[in-house]
Amino acid sequence: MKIQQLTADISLKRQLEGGNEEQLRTVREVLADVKAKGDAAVKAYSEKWDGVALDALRVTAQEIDEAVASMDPQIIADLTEAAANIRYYHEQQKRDGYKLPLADGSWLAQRITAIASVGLYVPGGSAAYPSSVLMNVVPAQVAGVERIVIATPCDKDGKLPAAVLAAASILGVTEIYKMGGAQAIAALAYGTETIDGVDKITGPGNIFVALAKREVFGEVAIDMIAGPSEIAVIADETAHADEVAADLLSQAEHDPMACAVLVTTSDALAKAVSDEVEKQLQTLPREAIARKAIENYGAIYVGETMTQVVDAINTLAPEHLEIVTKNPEAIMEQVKNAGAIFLGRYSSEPVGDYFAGTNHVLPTNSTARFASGLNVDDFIKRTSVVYYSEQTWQENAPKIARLARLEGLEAHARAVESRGWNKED
Ligand code: HSO
Ligand code: ZN
Repeated sequence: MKIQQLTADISLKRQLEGGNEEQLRTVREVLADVKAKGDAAVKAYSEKWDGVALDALRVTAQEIDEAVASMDPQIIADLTEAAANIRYYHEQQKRDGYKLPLADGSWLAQRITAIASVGLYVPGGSAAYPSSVLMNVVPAQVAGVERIVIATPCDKDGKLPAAVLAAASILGVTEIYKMGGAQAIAALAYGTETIDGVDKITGPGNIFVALAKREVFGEVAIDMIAGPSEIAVIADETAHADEVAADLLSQAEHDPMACAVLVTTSDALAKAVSDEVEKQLQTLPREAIARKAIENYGAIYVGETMTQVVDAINTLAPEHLEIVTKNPEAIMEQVKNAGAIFLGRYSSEPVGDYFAGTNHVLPTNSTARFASGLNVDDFIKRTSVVYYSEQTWQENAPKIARLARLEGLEAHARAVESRGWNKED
């Protein structure tokens, strides 16, 4: 890994491009087609791109049962425990509405209601992560979402990964459709003859899925557009080079465009981590992907002071930040931008990817400057409520009418004043 001195002119901000014109044209065509032709279009695209001709899109109860039965019971137990940890953490994010009394029996309120239906997209291939099923579904359930649907592409034999079906089944999600790509996003957004459209679509996907989500946004809600994984590590001379290297590679193996950065105050650690990364790469099953990520977006920076190190991290605003130093909590206080923070030697990033209970759907591409990880709030709506009594109305109607006329909106003014027109009722 390249080692560089951290200087004032280096900005770690990420700016990945998202799709080109031709891909967008394809996506728009697919969306229009599914909107017009429903199931038939979804099936036609599955045949064209995934090489599978499906009779039915919906996964049967039998398929789900068989998938669960095929899994190692220990894995089912691990997934179940992980789901419980995620639920425990997210339960704290539930919020109540409130009612604010005003004078004369009037009041204002905020009501919290769950989004009625949510569709989770689970990518296919080696990115079909059962852990991501847990991370998306549990907060939706905690929020009280009534209908949770999963869309995920099947293989050429019409099969889905057993682990994904098992994770869904553990959570009681049984409405699962075999469909992927932009056609799946279209079906979830617009609905088809056999699939009712949903109100919000979450979950990661390739560039076609990301573009499709952007296109249907407005008609339905979407979560963030997640980019390739990122890990940044702040470490001092107390960190163990082999552990830091292993953690950097944990995210590098996700994607050739993943980002793995160490920012340290120790020259010796920088050198040792660089050597370790090379050594560990050689024995990784996903060496090719991880090596590309390290070549593309892997870097080690050496700063003079911790303040300089933390400033650089705040600019990068990484999806994941590990702080492996003498007193990590004190350094965390200076960190303003990071999707998730992992403190100390034993909080290796995959602890959060799978098990601790925090969410692993996190802002990437430096968007942690303004965005948060997936949470219960993503699945609720807040509705304001106004109740004015006659007395409160009477006292305030002239003020409201004046403000309306200030904007040239006579009908607004008259609406408020109209309550005074029939005094006898
Ligand atoms: N680290 C990924 C999530 C994940 N890791 C799923 C393993 N499985 C998000 O950046
Ligand atoms: Zn990961």
